[in-house]
Amino acid sequence: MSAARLIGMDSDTIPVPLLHREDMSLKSAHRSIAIATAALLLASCALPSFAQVEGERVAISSAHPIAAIQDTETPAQRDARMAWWRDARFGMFIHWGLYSIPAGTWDGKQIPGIGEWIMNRASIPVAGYKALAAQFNPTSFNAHDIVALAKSAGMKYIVITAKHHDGFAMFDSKADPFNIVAATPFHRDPIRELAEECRKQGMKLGFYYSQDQDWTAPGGAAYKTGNHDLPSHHWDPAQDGDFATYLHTKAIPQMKELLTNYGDFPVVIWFDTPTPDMTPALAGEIVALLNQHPNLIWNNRLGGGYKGDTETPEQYIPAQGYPGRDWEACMTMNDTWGYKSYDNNFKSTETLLRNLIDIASKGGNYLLNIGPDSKGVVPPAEVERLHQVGQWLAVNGASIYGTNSTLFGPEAGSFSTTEKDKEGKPKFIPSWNWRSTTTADKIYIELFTWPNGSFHLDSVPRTVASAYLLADPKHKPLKVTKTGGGVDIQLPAKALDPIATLLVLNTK
Ligand code: FHN
Repeated sequence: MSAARLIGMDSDTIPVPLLHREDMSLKSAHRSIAIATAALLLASCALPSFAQVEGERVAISSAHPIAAIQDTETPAQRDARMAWWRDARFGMFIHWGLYSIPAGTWDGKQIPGIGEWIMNRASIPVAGYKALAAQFNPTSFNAHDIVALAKSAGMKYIVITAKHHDGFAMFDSKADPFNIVAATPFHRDPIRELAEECRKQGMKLGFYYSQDQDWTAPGGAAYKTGNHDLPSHHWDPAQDGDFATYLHTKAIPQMKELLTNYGDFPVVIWFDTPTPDMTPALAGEIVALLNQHPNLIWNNRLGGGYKGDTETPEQYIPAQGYPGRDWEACMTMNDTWGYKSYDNNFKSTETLLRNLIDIASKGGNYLLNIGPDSKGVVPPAEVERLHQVGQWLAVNGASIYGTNSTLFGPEAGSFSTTEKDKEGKPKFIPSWNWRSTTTADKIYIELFTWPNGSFHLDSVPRTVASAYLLADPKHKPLKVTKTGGGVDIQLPAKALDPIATLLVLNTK
C-alpha cells in the first residue's frame, strides 16, 4: 500500500512517483498507525496542493496542530511579509556539497540521475560517503564572487543548500559533527561567508534544508531508488533508526542554528521532499520554531499538511501560474542540481530568458540553479549564461522586477485537444510570440517574435496613452492607433534585442 493511502490522503493528493521520486518510505507499522491517526483528525480539512515535481501532488490541510503564520496573519500582514520576494522575481539556487567530489562518477562508473543523489543512486554505504569529507577542500570558493555573480545576473536573492539529503551540513554545526567546519580540511563556514557578503552587496540569503530525507543520520528518511528495500528504502543498516529521534537530535537543532547564527538571514527556508514520516505533529514542532521568525518565508515542502508560502513547480512552468498563490519555479541550467563533471546539456541564454519572462508574466519567481564544483568553482557555462541574462535585465529589468502578471493570457499558449500531460489532462502547448507583464501605469509586451510593421492587440482593458521601446535610449514615441477596443502600435523594421524586445505601453 502506498504511504499516501496509509495517511488517508484523498485521490487528489496522492504523490505520483517520478524519476528518482519512485516511492516513499514508511519505516514501521507503528509509525503508519500514528500517521493514520493524525490524518483522521485532519482528513476532513484536506485540500489539494500542487506544484513540486510535475504530476505530483502533496496533501495539505487547513487544520494544524500548531498554527503556522499563514493560518494566523491578515492579508495585509501577508502582503507586507511577501513584498520583497514578490518584487524580486529572480533568485539563485545553489546546490553545493560533498557530492561535487564524485561529480557523477562512483567506482569508475557514471551514475545516472542528478549529481546530488549519487549516494542514493549508487547505494554508497554511509561510511564510504562520509569519508568524502576528508577530501573536501574547496579553496577556490569565494563568497564575494558568487554574490557578485548573482548580482550581475540581476538576481535579488540566493538560496543555498545548507544541508541536502546526504546529511552533510555546509555550515558550522555544533548539533552534528558531519559538517564542513568540523569534518573537512577546509574548516571554513561558507554560509557565514555568504551571509557577510550578501549583507555587503545588498543581496538576500535563504537556506535550503532537507528536513526529512537524511541518508547518513540514523532514522533519516530515504526515497526509493533502484532496489532499495521496503519499508525504509535504506541501503545500509547504519541508516536505520527512529525518524522522530533524527528530527529531535539533528534536524531541529540544526534548523535552530541556521535560524539564529546568521543575523538577519535566512529570509527564506527552503524545505524539500516531505515524506509521510513528517506527521502533522512533528511538522508542528518545526512550525513552532519558524513562528519565532515572523518575517521568514518558507515553501510548500515541509510536509505534515502545511501549505507554506509558496508553490514550488520544479523544472516546469505551469500553464497559468497559481492565481492567488505565490509561486517559484526552480530549474537547473543543465540536467543536474549538484555538479556533474560530464553534464554539458546547458540551456541556451534564450531559453533561460524566455523562462524568466514567461514566469514573471504568470506572477511567479524564477529560482535558477548553479552547481559549484568540489573546489568551489562555478562552471564557466553557468557564469557565461548568467552574465548574458544580466545584460538583458540591465536594459529591460523594469519589465520584470515588481511587475504583476499579464492582463491578457492567451498569448502564453493553449491546451491541446489531443495530447495529455503527466496527470492525464489536456497538455498545455506554449506559444512563443510574446508575453506581457504589468505595473499600475504600464503594460510591458515582451516580443520574442518581431511583428511585421505593427503589433496588434484586439482588446486592452486600459487606455493606452503612448508607447515606446524600452531598449531605445530616447524612448522615442511609437505611433498608436486605436482599433475598436484594441490598439495597433507601429514598430521599426528590426527588433532591438535578438531574444526579447520590450514594447512599453503607458496606460491610464
Ligand atoms: O531531491 C531534490 C533534488 O535533489 C533537488 O534538491 C530539488 C530542487 O528542487 N528538490 C528535490 C527534488 O524535488
